[in-house]
Amino acid sequence: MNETLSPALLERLPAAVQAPAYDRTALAPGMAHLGVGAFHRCHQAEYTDDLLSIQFDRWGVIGINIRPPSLADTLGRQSGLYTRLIRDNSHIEARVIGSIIRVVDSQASAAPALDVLSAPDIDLVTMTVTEKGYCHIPSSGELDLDHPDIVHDLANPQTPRSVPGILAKALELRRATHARPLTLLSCDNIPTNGVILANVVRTFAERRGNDIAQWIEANAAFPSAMVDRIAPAVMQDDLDSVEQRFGYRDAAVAVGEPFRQWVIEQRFAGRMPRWDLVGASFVDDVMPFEHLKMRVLNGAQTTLATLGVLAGFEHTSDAIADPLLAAFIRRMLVEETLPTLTPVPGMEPLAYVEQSLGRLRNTAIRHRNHQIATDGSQKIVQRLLNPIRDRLSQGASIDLLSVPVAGWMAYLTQASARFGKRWPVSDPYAGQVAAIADTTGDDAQALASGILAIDTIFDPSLAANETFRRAVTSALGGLLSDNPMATVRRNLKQADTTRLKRPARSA
Ligand code: CS2
Repeated sequence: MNETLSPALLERLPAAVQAPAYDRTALAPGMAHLGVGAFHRCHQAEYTDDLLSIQFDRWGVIGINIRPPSLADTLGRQSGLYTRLIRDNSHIEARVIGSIIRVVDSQASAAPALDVLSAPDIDLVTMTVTEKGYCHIPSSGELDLDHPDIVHDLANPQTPRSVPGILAKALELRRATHARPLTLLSCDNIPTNGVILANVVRTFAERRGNDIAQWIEANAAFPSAMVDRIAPAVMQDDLDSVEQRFGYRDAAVAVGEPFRQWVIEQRFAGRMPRWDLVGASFVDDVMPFEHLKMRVLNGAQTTLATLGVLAGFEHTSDAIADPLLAAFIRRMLVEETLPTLTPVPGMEPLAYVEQSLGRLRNTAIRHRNHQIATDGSQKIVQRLLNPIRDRLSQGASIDLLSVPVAGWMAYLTQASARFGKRWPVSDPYAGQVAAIADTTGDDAQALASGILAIDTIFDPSLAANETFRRAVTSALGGLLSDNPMATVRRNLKQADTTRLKRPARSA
């Protein structure tokens, strides 16, 4: 049996695998990361590894999981080391990343996480806890006080299980022990992620009383950030491919595309790693960057994922290889999404669209449509509904953007027993949507009305807009039929007609 990746193996890695260019044994912890999934391993941990190799400093990462999977058996056994593969069609580049120096499993109790987060040598906490980890209401960004974990944590603040509860408790412990400031850097794909993180932690802390909210205000910073790299969930095939190519076993492989980007709001509570030396940007305002990324790249992914599943495609790259979906996505982005964006310094919008489409065509990135469609309720606001709202306020058409909104509804309802096709869905709103579908049957009008009434996803003023209701209802009816792609074709034609009628406004 082949050897498992370990510090001892670093000396003997095959030539094709790059090793950390610094002395890991001298690396002291300076930051913690919550949610050590594929994305963290392909993004923040790699930037840190880059930085350590040019400017060595005490910025070792302690990786914490408060949800499954457990880290002990994978990264833990390998002293935090893992192979990061960059794949671009037939090209492959391998490197062992050394920036994670310890991993902590805190799924059963928050205590191990709290020990790390409250330690005086931790100046920074980065996190990728997924959209739903923030326990916020998607349509408003406020803390969801009815969320079962929040209800639990407010009643049991010493044993929190939610991200806001754990962070508030960690900050309380910091105040009580050493009072050192902390930067909390969200790296999740939600708009103004720093503002939302600050909101949920502050609201939680206010409910706790004991002046902790004021202390947090003065001693913690919550910068927003735009993060980007496509890094799908890792499959057994990826682990096997490392063993076959390089002759060692690695249970924590991460696979990503070549492109990466990180734009961070310059608002820190103390020392920060100089990630700006290795390709990240520190800026005053992240918003234009995050709108561009979430509406173009992520909007395209969600569209291709939901429509792709309906059309029977497995991965993003399969969906975008379909000429109809490819034409749809480009026109949606260029004609309807781009006009909602404010200029982004140094980025040309049309070139960004083409670059994004090129990234999605990368066949070596096996990004499953079901993975992207997971938790769609937490994603559609920033990816689709916000641009739709902007379009409507410009009096412009939404013939194309309305289709993936209906696509998301069809994706969720087809999981219920009502319709012929079924697939397992994972979404906090799956049960609620299935219950609506159970009462309305396949009456698209009633079904769309029922779903649009969920005001934690659909802001009531948007849900009341007649143009929006009509467009979504009509697309939903078509997508639930036996030939869902006919609707995609029909709406493309409709967009042609609308464009001819109103060239000045919708072009
Ligand atoms: C994807 C993202 O699963 C998803 O929601 O759209 O993880 C996407 O790949 C990243 O945001 C790319 O930076």
